[in-house]
Amino acid sequence: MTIKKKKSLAWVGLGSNLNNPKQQLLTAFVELAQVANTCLLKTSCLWSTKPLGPQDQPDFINAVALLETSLTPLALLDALQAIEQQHQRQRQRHWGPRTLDLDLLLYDDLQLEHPRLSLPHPEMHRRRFVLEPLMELDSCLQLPKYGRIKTCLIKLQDQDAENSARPLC
Ligand code: ROI
Repeated sequence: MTIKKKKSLAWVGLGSNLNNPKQQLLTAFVELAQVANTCLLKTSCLWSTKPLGPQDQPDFINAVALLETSLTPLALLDALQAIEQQHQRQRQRHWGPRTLDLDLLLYDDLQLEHPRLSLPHPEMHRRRFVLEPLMELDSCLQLPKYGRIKTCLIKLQDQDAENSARPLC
């Protein structure tokens, strides 16, 4: 596993709409807290969100977590993918239902294009189910490339209510 001396802050998005999604996310929080060389600093509420994409699937539960880590971005990605596998990650079709998705959204201010990982996450600024929980934890967050989180959310206000997000706590 690749570690470095300096610690970084990493935001992770969580999503599930299969096999007891709330429990999937609560278990994933515990597993994130156990990742080596990493500290779980904050978790958002669980949010109930309408599916983006095909509507013939259950609503999602989404959340975000803030980690402090001395893992490199790719080592952290490996750890996230190992957790997904522990949840018998099922993805039945493209943009269809899934047991657990863990997306590395931000890693400090890093901008990265790598075959396995793009940072910041290339869709995050367009996804209400990511922005609302992020905003809950840090309303002043500045996204590299995409600017202030508040501005990204305002740009989404025009979207129809289908993409609404509702906190469950
Ligand atoms: N829609 C919502 N609401 N939440 C998600 O986590 C999510 N994840 C996905 C797609 C299928 C794009 N839609 C989603 O991967």
